[in-house]
Amino acid sequence: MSAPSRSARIALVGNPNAGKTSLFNELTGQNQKVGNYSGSTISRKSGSFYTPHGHQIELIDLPGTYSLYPNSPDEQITRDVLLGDHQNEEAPEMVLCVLDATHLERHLYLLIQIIDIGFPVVAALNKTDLAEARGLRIDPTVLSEQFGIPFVPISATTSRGLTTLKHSLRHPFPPPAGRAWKGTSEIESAIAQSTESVTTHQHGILKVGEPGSEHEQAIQKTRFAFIQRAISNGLKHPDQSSRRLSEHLDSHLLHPLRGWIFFVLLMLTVFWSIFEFAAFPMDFIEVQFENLGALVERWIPEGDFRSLVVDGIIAGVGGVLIFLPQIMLLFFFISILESSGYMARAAFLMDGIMSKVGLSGKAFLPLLSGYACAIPGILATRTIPNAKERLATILILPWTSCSARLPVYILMIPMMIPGAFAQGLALLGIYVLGTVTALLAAKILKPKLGVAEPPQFLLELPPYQRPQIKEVIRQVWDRASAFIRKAGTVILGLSVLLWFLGTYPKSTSDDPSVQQKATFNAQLGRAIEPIVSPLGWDDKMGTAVIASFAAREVFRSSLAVSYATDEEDGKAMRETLSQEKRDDGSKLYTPLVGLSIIVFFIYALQCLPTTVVVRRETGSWKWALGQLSVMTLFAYLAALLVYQIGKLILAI
Ligand SMILES: Nc1nc2c(ncn2[C@@H]2O[C@H](COP(=O)(O)OP(=O)(O)OP(=O)(O)O)[C@@H](O)[C@H]2O)c(=O)[nH]1
Ligand SMILES: [Mg+2]
Repeated sequence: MSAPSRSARIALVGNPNAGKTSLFNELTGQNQKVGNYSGSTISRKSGSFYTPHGHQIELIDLPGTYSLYPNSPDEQITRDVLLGDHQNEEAPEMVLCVLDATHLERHLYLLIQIIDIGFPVVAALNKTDLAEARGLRIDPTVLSEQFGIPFVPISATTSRGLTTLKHSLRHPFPPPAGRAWKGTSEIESAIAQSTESVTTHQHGILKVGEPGSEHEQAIQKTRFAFIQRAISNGLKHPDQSSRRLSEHLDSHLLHPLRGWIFFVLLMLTVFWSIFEFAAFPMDFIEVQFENLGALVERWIPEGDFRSLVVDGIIAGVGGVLIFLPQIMLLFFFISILESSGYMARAAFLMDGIMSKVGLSGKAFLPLLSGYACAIPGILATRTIPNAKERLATILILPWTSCSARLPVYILMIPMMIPGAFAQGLALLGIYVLGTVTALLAAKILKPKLGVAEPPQFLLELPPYQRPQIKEVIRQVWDRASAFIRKAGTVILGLSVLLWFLGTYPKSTSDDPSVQQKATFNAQLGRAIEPIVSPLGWDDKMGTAVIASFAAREVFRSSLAVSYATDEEDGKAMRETLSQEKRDDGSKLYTPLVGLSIIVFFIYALQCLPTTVVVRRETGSWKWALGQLSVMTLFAYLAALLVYQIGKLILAI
């Protein structure tokens, strides 16, 4: 057997949520995002593997699509890749069409379109485990005969059938099966004509069935009739009991009142758990870093170098890393909700509210991703068909609180309120405030952008399932490792920089308080104090907030560096802060000041990468920079209002 000179290219195509990415990960060993809702994949990803015959296959994972006539930018990618219109990349040589065996009828419609445009196709009949559990009987041989292509039953999550599937991808690929249906003579001649008039056969047949074209409906009808016939032979009647269970659950979870009560209780539990369960591991990590600091102090003689390592690096990076347990907990819950199918229900519930502000439920999942990080959220807006609605969603998205803000909230909340439940409630309040403001902003923005009537809701409800442990672990690990990487790179660098600014230039005086006033940090603090004092902040908070424009997490590191000289051994950061006094002897970190800081962090867009991505996705600096300045100004004004009004109220 001779080694192939190059790898063969196969594209994974199928309806949203069919399991393409799950299969892609299984075959290539990669770890791309899988989610139990439509639209988890939003761009083209590729990877490779070897068939049992020793052929290398380049596999291309694509966003899910219902048809080859795209409705949204992500579906456009799929069509373009298939037709070789994607960034001058050659069209794939074969299509591996992934079908959800529990929704066979609808999924076959896309398959038939792909066969029609003349690709060699292998159909992977996925989720057979689920189908079997529901008593669905599918006969792959009958389907193979009808469609003229191989049907391989698999289950991407249990790895069933994957070897057979790999065997069926034998190179050289079989020739295209050709159209399985015959139209009326009128349609047939239209297809023949249009195929002659364009460069490729594929474009030709697509043109005849194009939405709005003369023959669209007739072709659709013929295809559906063909599918009906094929299914009546190859599909045995399902047992309805598990569908009934799903419907029963939905009747409660999607109920306009009960559904919402459940949603709110669920969110409360999640946020409460973040405070309740993270306390122990958080203390543990903190103690480890303190021990490390103490150890280093014994090893390195007193001086600038020791200060750099202990007060700069260990305090800075450690101060951020202690929030790892909260981040992991949050994503543990999010991924369980996602994988079980509940998130898609939450999107459905939200649809009512979303449509009041002129967005569709389609915007909910991108907004939801925004709670992790604005960047994947902004990319996920590619699933939104309407360009104006997409723009509105991108513009409001950074107001959903991303996980980089979590450390700031978790530092401030316990200084203001005791008790895990109240703290959880406060955290929920923060997320609600950000979200509500974002939605109101959408309402104001939309007419300005000239968006037409609210678009219809296209999100489909996936089946409930037991959360896939693999998916959960992967998502938690993804976020945790990203966080650790950031701590080890960006935060580390910034901590060193902050330490430098907080230590130099050195004054000639031996008095530490005089020395501290001479540093760059102190100079910067004095310069911005007039701007931040109306918000109730002192110079150190002001500098910390400025520093957090580089990365929000360094807010804490910056405070740690600023107050380092006052810090007594073994005293936790929070205690140090809560005992800080103003010049007049009053407490510095009052609940009102904490609130003013929190409000600023809810609204400020302190993230350069987000601005760059917004520029790329909207194609203009106007939107990106406009968003940056409006959000930051809004943050300042909101914090100002909160502090000043709060002061008035407290004075009464
Ligand atoms: N029970 C079962 N679930 C599966 C199987 N394959 C995938 N899933 C689940 O189906 C959901 C969707 O899987 P994905 O791989 O993200 O689907 P996709 O086709 O890539 O979806 P999009 O990227 O949105 O088009 C996930 O929750 C998977 O765990 C399977 O064989 N059996
Ligand atoms: Mg996918």
